[in-house]
Amino acid sequence: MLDTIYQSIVKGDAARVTEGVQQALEAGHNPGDILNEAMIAAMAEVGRRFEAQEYFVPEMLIAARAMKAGMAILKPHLLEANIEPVGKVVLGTVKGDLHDIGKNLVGMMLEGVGFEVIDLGVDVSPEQFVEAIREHYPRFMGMSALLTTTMPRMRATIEALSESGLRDQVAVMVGGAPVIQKFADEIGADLYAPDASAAANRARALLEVA
Ligand code: B1M
Repeated sequence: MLDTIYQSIVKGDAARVTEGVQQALEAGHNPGDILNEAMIAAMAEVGRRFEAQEYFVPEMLIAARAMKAGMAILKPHLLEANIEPVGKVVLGTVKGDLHDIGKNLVGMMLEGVGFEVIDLGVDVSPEQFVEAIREHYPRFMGMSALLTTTMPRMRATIEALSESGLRDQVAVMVGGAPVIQKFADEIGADLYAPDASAAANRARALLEVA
């Protein structure tokens, strides 16, 4: 069953992904296993095929749509019900970057541990982040980047926060496939997480020691 979901994402068959996720849930599969073993694994294979020039942007795009269709079914099962918000998070993919699957997963996991997530979407400029911090006063700001060319926007956004006098009011978390701890330290981020579940756990842990 998990293999059907995996294959259907790789082929970009959204209808079969939806059906497969539904059936896997009904059969009692753990939502985390469906996500990690079938869905995220399939996106990694899509990336491998793109690198090998077996896939091009259109194939990547339809695979991403199929992944999103499956995530829509899975989302309620990943979230715990009836959690009181523990704080706000402003989240977005940085300027110039349109990848949002990982960012959306991070958002879901943060909701799962009790945060209210204000999702600014993709292609978010430093100014838009600053504006959202002014408007919402969140405990955290999360930035996602999937391209090596857009990673520098994270530094630019942190600089914009400092220039606007808001840096001390918000903890900054960064992540995305090319981002590593060393980079997070270099740009002065407070938190780095390699995946969505670590992002949620680390944000929650920082809140508890604060
Ligand atoms: Co693009 N793409 N893409 N792409 N794409 C990558 C990222 C790439 C690695 C593919 C490759 O070459 N193997 C490559 C980047 C190379 C590089 O920079 N070194 C690439 C490229 C080159 C491009 C274009 C430039 C292609 C082109 O046009 N020639 C173009 C750029 C467009 C733009 O952004 N301006 C492009 C376009 C696209 C699509 C639009 C077609 C589509 C995105 C659709 C969408 O997101 N709505 C797409 C896709 C799907 C991918 C791959 C195949 C899959 C990304 C994904 O969703 N992964 C990707 C290859 C890959 O990653 N292996 C690729 C699954 C997701 C769950 O993982 O996003 O890593 P990820 O998120 C993880 C962690 O990183 C972490 O948690 C998540 C869940 O565990 N995380 C955080 C993410 N954000 C976090 C934030 C945090 C903490 C953790 O704190 C706030």
